[in-house]
Amino acid sequence: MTMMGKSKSSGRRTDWIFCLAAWTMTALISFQATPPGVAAAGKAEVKIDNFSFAPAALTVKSGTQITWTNGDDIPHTVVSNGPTFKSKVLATGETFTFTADKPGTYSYFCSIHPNMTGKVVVE
Ligand SMILES: [Cu+2]
Repeated sequence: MTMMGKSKSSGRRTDWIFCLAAWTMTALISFQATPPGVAAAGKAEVKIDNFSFAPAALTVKSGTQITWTNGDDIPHTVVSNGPTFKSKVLATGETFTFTADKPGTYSYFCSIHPNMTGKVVVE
């Protein structure tokens, strides 16, 4: 029975491991290079700080998962003008997530502080 050149395979194995290591490094670097708050890979973030939504106007692609995070010491809500989405009262550090499936413009506000407004445009 032949051994299918098994004793000569060490060079190929080294190549394979090098490829895997290079791929892993590339994946790690590209993951860390994504700055926070920038819509990438189907996710977007809105921070609630100092009685305002940031960014106040957000444009995303359909299917994007949007997460609001309350960075204030005061509770806030995220409520659309219409039935599209409505969060519970968010305490400090709590989040609300909405997946924007349908294209359109969605204005929203904080039901506790109605002068706090924002807008999501789904393309
Ligand atoms: Cu509020």
